Amino acid sequence: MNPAPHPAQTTRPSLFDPLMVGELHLQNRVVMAPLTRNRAPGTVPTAMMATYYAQRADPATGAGLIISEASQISPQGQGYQDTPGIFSSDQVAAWRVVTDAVHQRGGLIACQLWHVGRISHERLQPGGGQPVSSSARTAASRVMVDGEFIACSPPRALRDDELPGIVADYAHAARCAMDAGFDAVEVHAANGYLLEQFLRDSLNDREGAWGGGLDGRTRLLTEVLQAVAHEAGSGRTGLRLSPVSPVNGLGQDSQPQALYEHVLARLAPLNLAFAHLVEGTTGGARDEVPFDHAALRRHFAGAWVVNNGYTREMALQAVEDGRADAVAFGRPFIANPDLGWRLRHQQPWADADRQTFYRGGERGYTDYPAVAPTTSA
Ligand code: 8OZ
Repeated sequence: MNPAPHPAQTTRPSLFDPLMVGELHLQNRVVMAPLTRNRAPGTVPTAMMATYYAQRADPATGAGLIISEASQISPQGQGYQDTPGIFSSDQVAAWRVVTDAVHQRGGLIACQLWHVGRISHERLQPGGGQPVSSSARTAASRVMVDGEFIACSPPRALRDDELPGIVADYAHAARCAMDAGFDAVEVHAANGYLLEQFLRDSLNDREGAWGGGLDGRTRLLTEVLQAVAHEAGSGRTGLRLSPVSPVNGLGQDSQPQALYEHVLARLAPLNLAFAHLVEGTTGGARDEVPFDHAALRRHFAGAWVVNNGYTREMALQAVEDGRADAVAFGRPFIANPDLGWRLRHQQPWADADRQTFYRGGERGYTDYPAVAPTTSA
C-alpha cells in the first residue's frame, strides 16, 4: 500500500498547475501582463505582432494566458501613437491573425479594453479635439506622439449625457474582441486612465450621478463592466485595478481601501472571471502606500491575478500560500518569450532593452531568443 501523501502536497497549488479562470482552462498560472509596444501603425495590428504573441503563447514554455497590450475602444480612447484599436472592421480582421497564431500554439489571449481619458494629446484626438476626462484638469504626465513623449493636452470634462455613449463604446469593443477571436476581455481600470479618473476623488470633482460619493464615482466602471460582460460573457470578462498606484499624475484617492472594496462589492453580482491587481506603484515600489489586498479579495469570488515586480520566488510563494491564483509578469516577458519554461526550470532571465520598448520593428520585439527546447507545437 502506498503511504498517504503529505496533506500539504495534495492541497497546495503550484504556479505550474492548471487553473479555471471563468470559462477558460489555463494550463498554468503564469500570465503575460499587458505591455504597450506601439507597433500598430495606423492603429491596426500587424503580422509582426502575431509572431510576437505566438512566441509567448505555448503554455509548455510561455504563458497560461496572455493579456494583450492595451487597445483603445474608440478613436477618442487613444493616447499614444501606434497603439492598436479594437473598434473597426480592419482592426478586427488584423487581430484575428494574432488570435489564430496564439491558438495554433495552444494558447489563450484576452484583449485589454482601454480608454485613456485625459492621458492623450489633441494631435491624436478625432478632429484635433480636446481629450476627455471626469474633470477639466490637465494630467501631469506625458504621451507618445510622433516618436516623442510630450505633455498631455488640457482635457474637457465629459457631459453626463455623453457617458452612456462611452459605455456603448466599451460594449462595441467587447463585441469586436469576441469577433476577432479573443478568449476573454480585460477592462483596463488602472494606471490613471479614464475609468480610474472617474473612481478617484483626487481628480473626480463632479457633481451629480457620475461623481461625489462612492456610488457616483464607481458608476462608470460598474456600467462598463455590466455592458462588457453582457457582450463577452461574465466568464470571459475580467478587470485590472491598481488601487494605490499614483501613476499618470492621478495621485491617491483619499480612502483607497473603502473605494476599491466598494468597487468589488458592487461588481460581485456580475460573477466576473478574474481580477488583476497591480500591487503598489505600477512598475515601481510595492509597499509605499499601505493597502490590505487580502481584505479586498474577500469581495471577489473569481480568479485573483497579482502583478508588479514578482520574482520567481515571490510568484511560487504567492500561489502556494493561496494569496493569489495566478501571477502576471510584464517586462520579464519582453526579453523572455519562454518565461514559463525559465520559471519552471529555474533558468536566468534575460534583460530587455528599454530603447526598443515603444515603437520600432523586430529588434527588441520578436528577436529575443528562447532557451527552452522547441516543442512539437
Ligand atoms: C506604458 C506606456 C504607455 C501606456 C499602462 C497602457 O500603463 C499603459 C502604458 C504603459 O497601463
